[in-house]
Formats: sequence, structure tokens, C-alpha cells
Amino acid sequence: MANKLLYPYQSSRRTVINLSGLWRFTFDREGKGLEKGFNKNISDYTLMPVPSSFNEYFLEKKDKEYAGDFWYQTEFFVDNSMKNKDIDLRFDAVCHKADVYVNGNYVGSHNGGFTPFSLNINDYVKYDTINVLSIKVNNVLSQTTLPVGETKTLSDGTVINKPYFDFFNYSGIIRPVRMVVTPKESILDISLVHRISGNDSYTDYEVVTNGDNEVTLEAHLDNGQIISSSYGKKGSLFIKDVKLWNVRNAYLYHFVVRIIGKNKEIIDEYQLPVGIRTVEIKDSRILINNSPVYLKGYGKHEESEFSGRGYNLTTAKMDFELMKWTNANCFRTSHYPYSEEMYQLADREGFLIIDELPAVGMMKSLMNAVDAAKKNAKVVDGYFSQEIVQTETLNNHLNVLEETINRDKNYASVIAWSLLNEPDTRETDKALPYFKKIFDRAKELDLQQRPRTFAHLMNTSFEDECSKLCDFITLNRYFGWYVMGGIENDDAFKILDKELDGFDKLNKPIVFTEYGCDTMSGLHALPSVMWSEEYQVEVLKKNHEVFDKHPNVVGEMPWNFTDFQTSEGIIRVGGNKKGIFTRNRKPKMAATYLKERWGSLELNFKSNK
Ligand code: GCB
Repeated sequence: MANKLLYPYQSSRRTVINLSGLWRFTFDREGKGLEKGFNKNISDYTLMPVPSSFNEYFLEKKDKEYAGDFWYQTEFFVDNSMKNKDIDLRFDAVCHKADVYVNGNYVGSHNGGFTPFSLNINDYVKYDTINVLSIKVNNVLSQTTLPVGETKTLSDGTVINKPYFDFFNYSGIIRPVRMVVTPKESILDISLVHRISGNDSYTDYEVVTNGDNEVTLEAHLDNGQIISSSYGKKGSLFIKDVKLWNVRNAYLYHFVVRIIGKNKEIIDEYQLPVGIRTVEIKDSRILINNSPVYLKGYGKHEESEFSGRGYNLTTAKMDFELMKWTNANCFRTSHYPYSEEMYQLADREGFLIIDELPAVGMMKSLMNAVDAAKKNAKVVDGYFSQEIVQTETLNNHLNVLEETINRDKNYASVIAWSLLNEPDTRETDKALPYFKKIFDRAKELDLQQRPRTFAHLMNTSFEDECSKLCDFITLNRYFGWYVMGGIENDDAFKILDKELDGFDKLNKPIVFTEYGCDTMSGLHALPSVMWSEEYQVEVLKKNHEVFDKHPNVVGEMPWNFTDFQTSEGIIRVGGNKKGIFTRNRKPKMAATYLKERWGSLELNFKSNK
């Protein structure tokens, strides 16, 4: 049965029931949950908010950092009126692996913690009564999971995760679960590609349904006025005097898709907010609606206190208000696809998104940025030379690529794909063929042909063969922090300047996707010292002086928007402190500095150089 993955908006023909709430939760330390019948009934449990990351609510370290299987269970009611409908469960994200059971019966599985999946449960539900939904989740990291890591067994037998990435491995049912009830014949997918012609636009569309009835598409204004319509599953929708979606100046039409029956009755209906814009790269410029744009924004994480990586709309809203306050216009969904609501907010607010896959940690190291910054760092044990990476990991990577593009393809805010973060490119013969498969597939899948990139680790050179696959270059660079911090930093920025001379030769847009330094909020010093708020402003300023000398640098996204939680370690003080804001969203000095700088930079900054 076809997957019903469209974002679960309600409509005259669709019912969406949110199953969020307090669910039963238990660890399955011996992996014997099935034998114990957890798929049917869990009698010894703690109550767990869904969505959330379970880790936040355990005060014993070995529970908080538990690695293995764990179970969730809830109940839901299926009404008799749903009998002739399709009933699907839509999971926005279960981190990282899920096996789903309804009334004790296995329904299906999903691998990958940041993309939605949907399972049809027609054959498993009981009508007019309570049904039991049980989910076995697993959060173990390995060479084939995205993100990547490994496990270690302690002397007492406890298995722990060792992430190859710098954020806490929050897991669980991190985003909403909904029951979606649709007509048997329904709309399964919609793809849109926009073209601008003078004052008008054409949207080439394709609608996928699971039936043969006629499809109609209409564009509505906010007030419901229909301004254009088209018939057929494939076609082009013309909009005269189109109001384009633009950076921090968004306009959204409502596209209404319907399946119409033989007697003109509406069989299914789905509404989608749509921003009409184009995105393209020309030489070293990123063009939105044919005009060059300069990206000002952040590398983010989707996380906050108490929710962990759990869906949190109030934090999402706050983040947009703070980003707007600093005059930002973009962010990267480092290091995984975020909740769909973040993209909906970005669409509404006119933010640009570099949408990143959870392909992070593709380097055998526990501290990538630090290790790579070491001069003459050697390939000890190349990540991509492992056979399993070239088969199983690649397969998982291609899957999450497809799921992400499919999920996010119609958001106007999404202007680019970041296909990997800081992969190990040093063994080119192993990395290049892998990358090529990912890059080619992205091009095949994205009808809008958005630019593709991967975030480059320190020490990657412009001559790197893998970089040539990128439509634009994204650089993560920690000059003045991991490289020659403090009093040495003038020399560090000379190196950056020279490095950019090299990247300039590629004649491609360059966007800094990470730069900055750890900063303890409230630590002040004159002269500045590393970790002080003064030092953070100094490092940002010195970076900007170099960026401003290079016309091909068309974007700056300091790391990170806020402080965030990581695994514990000697270079992390209660987490990563590179935030421009603290973890509870209070500004450091750098926030005011960025507000002023970005307020003074026009959207088309550097466009005529
Ligand atoms: C990086 C990583 C990011 C880390 C950051 C850091 O290069 O992409 O995940 O958090 O460095 O602060 O070290």
C-alpha cells in the first residue's frame, strides 16, 4: 500500500488525530521485550511525554545515556465512521530506529531518526474500541547509522554510544505521531517547479494519486479568491502578475488539490501553502528570483533544555524571533532535517534554509573539527574505506536523501541541500565514488534542481576532488579557536585569507557554514581572552574582515545560534558554548554585534563585484 507521507494537514476529506501525550515507556535492557509481550502490554513503566527525547528525564547517567532498545506504548480509538477509509499512522520522527506494533501485530519498521514515515494500519485496527500502539525504538550508533558513531561496553556490561559528532545523541519519539484518515482514493504526492516569465509565473506540477479519477489544482489567495486553476495530474499553473516569495518578504499562495469523481463530487482534498520563487547559481552568486542574495544567519541545532531534541513549537517560534532580531535571513539545519514546522515557519517568514542530511560523523574521530585542525593530520583508519560503508551506509544515506527531498521539495525556504557534514575526504579514491552517487541522486530527485554541497572540514583544500561535485562551497572554519587562538589569531586569519584565494579560483559561491569560538556567557575580559564575550566578538569581526575582502564569499553563518548539549568531554563545559545566544536563548554580546553588522548589509551585498 502506498505511503501517505504528505504533511498531515486537515481538510474537508481528511481527519488528523494527534496522538501526542503521556505514553508508557520502558527500557529493554536484555532485548527481550518481544518475549515479554511489550508489543501487547507494558505493565511496568514510567510515563513519558511524546514527543520528546527520553534522555532529559532520567537522572541516573546510565539511564540518560542508555543505548539499546526501549519501548513506548499508548492507546487510540478508531471510530466506526472510519471503516471505509484508509487509516495510517504518521510518525514525524522516531530517533533512530522504530518497529511498530498495533494490537500486538507487527506493522512495519523505519530506520533513520529525522525523517517521517507512515504505516497503513487498516488490517490491524479494531473499530469502535481502543487500540494499542507499541513501538520498539533503538538508538545504537554504528558505522552504518546516520549520524555515525560506535559503541563501547563498560566493565559492568553497560553499552554506551560513542558518537562521532558533537551533539548529544538525544533519542526517542522526538516528533508528533498522528493518525491520518484519508479516503481510499487519495492524493499521495505533489511536486512543484516554478518558472518566472516577466511579471507572471508558471508552476509545473505533478500530483500522484492511487486512483484514476480527475485531479484539479487551484491557486487561492488568502481571502479564498481563486486566481488560477488547472486540470490533470500533470500540468502547468499560470499565475498572472505573480506575487513572488522573497527573502524576508514572503508571500504564500494556497494550492488546493482535489480528486474529483464522475459526478463532480470531491473525493479527496489537500491544501498546501506555496511560495513561488526560483533558485539558481550563476558563477559565484546565489540567485533567488534572478537576483543575487547574501546569506546572513546561523548553523543551528534543533534542541533546548527539558525537551532535548523533542519537538518544541515555542522554542521554534522564539528562535525565529531572535534570528529576525539579529537581522538574519537564513539557517542551516545542521546536522539533520528539522521538524517540518520549522520549514513552515521559514516559508512564512521568508527565511532561506540549507537543508542538511544527518550524514555527520563520517570520519573516524570523536572530535572531528579538533582532529582535523591538527596540522598534518593523518588518515589512521579511513571511514570510507570500510566495505560496509560503501554498501549499507551508502544505502541508508540514499534512503534518507530520498526521504528528505521528498519531504521538503515544495518549501520555498529550502534553497540548497547539504548532503554531508565534514566527511573524511582524504582517501579520495574511496570517498569520491560514494559522494558522486549521493550528489547524482540528489540531482535526479529534486525537480527544482537546488544547489548541492557538503560542509567542508578544516584542512580541506580547494583542489579536493570531492569539492568539485559541489554547486557551491560551504566551509566550516575555526581560525582563532581550534587553530591559533588568542594572541596568535592575526596569523590565523592570514591563513584563512590565503585559503580563500584558493577557493576563489573555483568561481563558485562560498558560504561559511561554521566559524566562531566557545564563549562563556557572562565572562568578560579586557584585553579579551579566549572564552570571553569580548573574544567571541573579536573572532567574528576578524572573520568578517576576511570575508569582506573576497567577493565570492556570499554567506556567513556563525556556529552556533545557541549553546547546545553535547557528550561530556574535556573540551565541552556543560555542552558546546559557541552560541551567539545561550541555551535558554539569552543574548551574548555577539548578538548585538551581528544585529548591527547584518542590519547594515544589503540583501544584494557584493552583487556588483
Ligand atoms: C564542527 C562540527 C560541529 C561542531 C563544531 C565545534 O566542525 O560540524 O558539529 O559542533 O565543529 O564546535 O567543534
